[in-house]
Amino acid sequence: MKKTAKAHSNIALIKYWGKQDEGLRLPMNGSVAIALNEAYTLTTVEFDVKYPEDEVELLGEGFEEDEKVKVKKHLDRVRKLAGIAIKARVVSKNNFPKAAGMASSASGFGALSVAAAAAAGIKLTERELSVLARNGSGSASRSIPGGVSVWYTGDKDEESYAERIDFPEDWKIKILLVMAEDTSVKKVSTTEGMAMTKATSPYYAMAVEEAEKNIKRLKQAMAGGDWRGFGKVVEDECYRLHSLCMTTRPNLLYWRGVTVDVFQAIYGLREEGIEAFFTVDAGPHVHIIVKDQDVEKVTEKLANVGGIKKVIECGVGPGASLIEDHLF
Ligand code: 2P0
Repeated sequence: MKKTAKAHSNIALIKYWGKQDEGLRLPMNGSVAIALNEAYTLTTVEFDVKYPEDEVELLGEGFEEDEKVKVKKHLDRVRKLAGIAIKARVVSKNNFPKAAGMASSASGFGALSVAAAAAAGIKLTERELSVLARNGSGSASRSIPGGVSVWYTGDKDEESYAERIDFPEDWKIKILLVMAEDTSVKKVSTTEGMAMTKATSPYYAMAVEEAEKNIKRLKQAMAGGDWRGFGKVVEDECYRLHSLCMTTRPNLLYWRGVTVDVFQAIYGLREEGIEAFFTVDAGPHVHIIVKDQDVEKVTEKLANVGGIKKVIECGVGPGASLIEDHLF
């Protein structure tokens, strides 16, 4: 059977950076993310005896060899769940460049999990799909529920999954993806980078505790409709992740000059009364969290910052789902 799924990428507000179990991808701390409406992956999967081996293809940029291996391993997980041995063909497509700092592995493994499970004829709950996606790539667990979601740490495979949490709808959140001109591919993968940080940053244990405290602070701010408090936690988390990266040996510096210039522009806007906030993942690009009403003022300000390739405006994206249009 042939099935196609669509899953949106997500950006972390509370960051995942390190695993307690490498094999199962159980994280050291919980995390919270927002799904991005304008950044997604489409994936079609067909299990059929006509395929002597698994065939995997990423339209446009193509998969690297190690990425192909990861996709095939994920198919093995689905085959095990379904109790089948048939090989499959997988065709995938992103509507944004890989390694552009927009977490293509999150949307990629989200879409692959939903399409492969359905194509293998198994019915999984949203929680089970999130567990499955997590095994492919940690951040993918959060692309299953979409919206604003929390990924629970868990001590066992089935306990570590993501689900949606409520946030004030009247905030009308927009995420501006500020893409730096320099989008060169990262030399250290996030998987490797986080393992290096856990092993070498002298501040790691303290920072894991801080992440758990920040989840509580973020939830409190959301429950109380406290936008400024919410933004403060988001920026604290950005600095928490990057302090860890910078104190990793060898040091991991993801920022470029433009990254800091955008921070300064946001600080300037706040002095003018515009309540926008920033966060950065494992790359140079800045994600600005802003209310819909202030998007224009923020984009005007960014027009004066050099080194920006483009700004993509995103709304909060939905969860992963099956769609009708197949890629092959
Ligand atoms: C996050 N990142 O919470 C953090 C913040 C990047 C910076 O999750 O090893 O590609 O496949 O589980 O999911 C990127 O990590 O790592 C990530 P693996 P993943 O979004």
